[in-house]
Amino acid sequence: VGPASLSRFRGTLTGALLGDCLGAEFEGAEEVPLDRVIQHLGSLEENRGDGILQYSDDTAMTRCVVQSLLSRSDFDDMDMARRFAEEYRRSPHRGYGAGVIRVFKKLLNPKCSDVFQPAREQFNGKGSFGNGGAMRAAPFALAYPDIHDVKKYARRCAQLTHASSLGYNGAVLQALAVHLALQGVMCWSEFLEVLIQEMEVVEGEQKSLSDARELNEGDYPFSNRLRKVKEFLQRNSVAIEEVVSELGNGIAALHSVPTAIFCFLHCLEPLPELPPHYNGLQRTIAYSLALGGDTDTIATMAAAIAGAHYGIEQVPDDWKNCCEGFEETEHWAERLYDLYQFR
Ligand code: 8NA
Ligand code: MG
Ligand code: MG
Repeated sequence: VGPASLSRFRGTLTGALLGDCLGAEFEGAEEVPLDRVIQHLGSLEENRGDGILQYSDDTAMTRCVVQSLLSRSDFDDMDMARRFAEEYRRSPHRGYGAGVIRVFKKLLNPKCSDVFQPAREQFNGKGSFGNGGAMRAAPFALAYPDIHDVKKYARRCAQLTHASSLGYNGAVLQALAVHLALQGVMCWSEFLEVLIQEMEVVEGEQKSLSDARELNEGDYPFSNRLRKVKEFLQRNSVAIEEVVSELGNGIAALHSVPTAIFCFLHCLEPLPELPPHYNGLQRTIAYSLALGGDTDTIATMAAAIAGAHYGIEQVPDDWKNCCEGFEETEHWAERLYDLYQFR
């Protein structure tokens, strides 16, 4: 697969959909034995498909991002906010975070004139640090070839619901990871080096420093977790328990975006505990689910990166056909590809 090829665009959006739909089974489970994951994924191969696995908030919001970017051919904060709120009104039971619902309700009020204000009011003015901004960030890497635009718009879109820098910086990191994977070539150490360099600049901003201190995190929390990812990858083996305790598997962006990046990088090579016939994308999804916790969101982020790296060829048809809305996803990937070429 060539750099930024159509196959990679299709892989990104379909990978994201798969991670969410297949991960929903285990969301919130503290421990997920690997044989249960393999059994769950194996059952898809016996299925008739027809989109039986429903997508959750992760995909519902990603679809809004894609549709807004396609209809406006650019980032439009008012349009984006309206789509999020309308989508929530149409289908409120997609497993949204408990806090973000308040944002949607305020956005639905016709008197709301500043679409960033409801997010700023969350959690006593501190803003949300949840991973809800990051889970929908992949499309920015598909709509903008320029890395500055990828960062800028992933961040602004996240700020519609997540005003804490520990929330929106997670979205910047996720969009950057997809952007790099989409270009191809890099080895894992170079991939991580670029992410660390970029995040050090992002996290050096005043608000990033003050938010991190207020939450009793050290300075540069995302950059530091990426260093931990690097340390894990340099080892011969690392136990799932250690990944969970050091990187996290929770609903905070800080406890899930670096984890998703680790899942992708760790699964670049075959793992003895996974079926040998699994390709890289299948390994990434299976491994993400085995971490437990916020499985759908970690898997959607990891598989979006993996899909950008490996392309659509690694998406098994019988896995894809089980996921709600897979046909539209493919169609939108093609339209984003056209938009990207045009810029
Ligand atoms: P969010 O903005 O509501 O944040 C998620 C949660 O994080 C909040 O409900 C709080 O508990 C906590 N939180 C965030 N910021 C703060 C803060 N500043 N101070 C104290 N607590 C805070 O929602 P989101 O869009 O970020 O969603 C994150 C995850 O929650 C997603 O994975 C999503 O799938 C969802 N979720 C769903 C279920 C479910 O049952 N389906 C379970 C867990 C999480
Ligand atoms: Mg979800
Ligand atoms: Mg989730």
